Amino acid sequence: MRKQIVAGNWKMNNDYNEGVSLFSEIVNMVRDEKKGNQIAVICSPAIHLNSLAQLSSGIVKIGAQNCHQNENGAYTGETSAKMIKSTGAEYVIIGHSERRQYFAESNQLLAEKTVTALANNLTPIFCIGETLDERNNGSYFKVIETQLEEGVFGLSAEDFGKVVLAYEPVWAIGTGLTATPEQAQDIHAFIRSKVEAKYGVNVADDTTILYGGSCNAKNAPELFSQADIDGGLIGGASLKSRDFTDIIKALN
Ligand code: 3PY
Repeated sequence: MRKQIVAGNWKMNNDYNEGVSLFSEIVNMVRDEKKGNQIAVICSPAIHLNSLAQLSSGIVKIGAQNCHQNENGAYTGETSAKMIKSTGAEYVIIGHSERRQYFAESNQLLAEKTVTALANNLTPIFCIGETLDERNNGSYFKVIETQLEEGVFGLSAEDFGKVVLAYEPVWAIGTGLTATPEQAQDIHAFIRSKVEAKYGVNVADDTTILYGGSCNAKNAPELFSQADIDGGLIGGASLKSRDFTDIIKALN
């Protein structure tokens, strides 16, 4: 059955104490949410992972925001997938548009990170999406197709079945702009059609595709009511317990 997920991406926000206290609030506020296929994930900075994993309960799980492509070694400042897993985290964001933009992460590198995450039993939340230029010049379908082909379509069907996809229009991140539900649904349906062409209808039906891009408590209900939108990857609104839990409650 296709999972519905609301994943909060705290980015580089919240010191240790702030993170623990925000997380505790969120866990308390969704204590009674119990639908079998619904999951909330907090993707925190690495410093929080272990403590949050110990506080997590019910539908709330923990994820990291990035991992290194290699298993271990002399990579100062990096965090391996095995380290992340050992904290109790279960998810990892791969290829967020900010990593692609500020750290020049290519599809090829992200494909390696995905393989390493899966080898360590982490669920990758693999991000794809077009820039404003690519939307305006009409190349966005091709851009997204290439991100899928080079990033995750090298996986076996079994491994691909463990991946969560997140469509984030880069022009809607940190800008306050949001894709309309129709624009987002259009791309999500396109993504699912590409998954179907590659892996077949059963895998496509089971693939969770999140929308990310200034998703908030106000626009989430309409976005999540679209046929191919299975939840959200939430930036700023994940930093406030009320907003974030209202988004979780918008899952249908
Ligand atoms: C945002 O909305 O800020 C995001 O980063 C979504 O992925």
